[in-house]
Amino acid sequence: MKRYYQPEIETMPREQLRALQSERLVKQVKRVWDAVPYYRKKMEDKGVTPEDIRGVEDLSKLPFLSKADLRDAYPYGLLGKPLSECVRIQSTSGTTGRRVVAFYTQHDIDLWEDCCARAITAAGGTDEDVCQVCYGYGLFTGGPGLNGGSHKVGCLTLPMSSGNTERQLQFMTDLGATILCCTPSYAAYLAESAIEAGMQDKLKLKAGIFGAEAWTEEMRHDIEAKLGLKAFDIYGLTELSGPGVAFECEEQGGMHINEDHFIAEVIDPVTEEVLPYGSKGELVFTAITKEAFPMIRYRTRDICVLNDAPCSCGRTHIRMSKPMGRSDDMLIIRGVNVFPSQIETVLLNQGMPANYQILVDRVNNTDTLDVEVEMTSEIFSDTVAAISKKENDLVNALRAMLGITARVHLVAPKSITRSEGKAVRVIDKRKLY
Ligand code: DLL
Repeated sequence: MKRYYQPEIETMPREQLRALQSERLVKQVKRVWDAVPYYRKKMEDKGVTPEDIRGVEDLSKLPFLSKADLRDAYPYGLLGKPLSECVRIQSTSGTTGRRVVAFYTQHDIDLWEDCCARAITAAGGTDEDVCQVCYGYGLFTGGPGLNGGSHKVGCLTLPMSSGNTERQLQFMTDLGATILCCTPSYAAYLAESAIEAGMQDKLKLKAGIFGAEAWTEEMRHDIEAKLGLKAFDIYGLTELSGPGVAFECEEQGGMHINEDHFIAEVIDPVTEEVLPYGSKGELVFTAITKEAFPMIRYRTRDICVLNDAPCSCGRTHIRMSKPMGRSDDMLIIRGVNVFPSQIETVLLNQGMPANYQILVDRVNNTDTLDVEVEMTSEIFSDTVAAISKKENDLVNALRAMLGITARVHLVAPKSITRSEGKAVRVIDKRKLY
């Protein structure tokens, strides 16, 4: 069985890999200096020129990019290629300030799909497999990324997108899907639904490629037992292409970072100091092959640990741990990125006071989102019908902003406990890390 999708790269000796990274980094910095005035200005402000960058060892001289830069430069300010060469965007949910719109040339898409193909091959995928992709298609990167990777491996690809569980199970059993790609929470939900429908015996699944949100080892064991497959983690973010920045091999001991495309660093999120492998800190990536949306030293806000110990799978690329939290307040609910400030904006736009609490939990492996909002005394004196209409309006406005459904509960004025220091806006009861 084929173990690697691109063996010469995936098992490249580390010294050679570092030389390749250096060569690509030097070229990329020169190109970005010429093509992206926004980043050039950041370099000038830091007193760095492309001549100062001679290899990976000079990486830390370069300025960071963050979500704030993406906002400032929205939508076209970070383009590294003329629009005429860009063929696609992908995006995350959110308002202008929070939404990430990433651009791709055909070459970018090609390399991104290679990364996903590596992940599928590492999970045992070959051209004999039937690969069911139930990540969302459309703006979200999950569906398109794994779809492309699955094609490259030569699997028969079922582009299901998310939702419609009954239909998912029917295709899965009728067509004998062997690989399942979706969020871990949807995998757990599919497992329960299969059991309820008495379809467990008809499943032919052997591997699952699950990511886009945090999941625990307990959840892995539970899904593996119920669906009769081996579950592999996959990591990525829209800014860097999407899924496939890193992926797990059969060892299930951390995710190999595709280091021929992405140089990883871990920094102290407060001092911004680069930390040695093995330390816990914020993950920073430099994309050295991306053309249309060239992220240099992009701060992911994901907290994790890098591990350069050799792996018995034969891949030489370093591994990242599962993300262990975030250095900002972003929540991932049912695979969707949600910032508390988005919820606050909706409440204020709907004329509600800013006393609210966001409650997140996981019930039967599905994330729940409840928003408790204090009524003003005027609303409080309304009829029950008027209050439930207001609740419905808020549910709709939140859905329009976030792309997911929240339950809204209007509560009596002054009933949400006031804290003495910073308001506690978010109570996340999920045990994710
Ligand atoms: O979630 C890309 C993706 C799609 C990854 C499908 C894997 C599978 P975004 O919507 O931009 O992109 O969200 C990126 O999700 O910064 C992490 O906080 C989180 N995340 C992604 N993968 C994992 C994972 C996609 N395996 C943000 N474990 C990232 C934990 C993850 N968190």
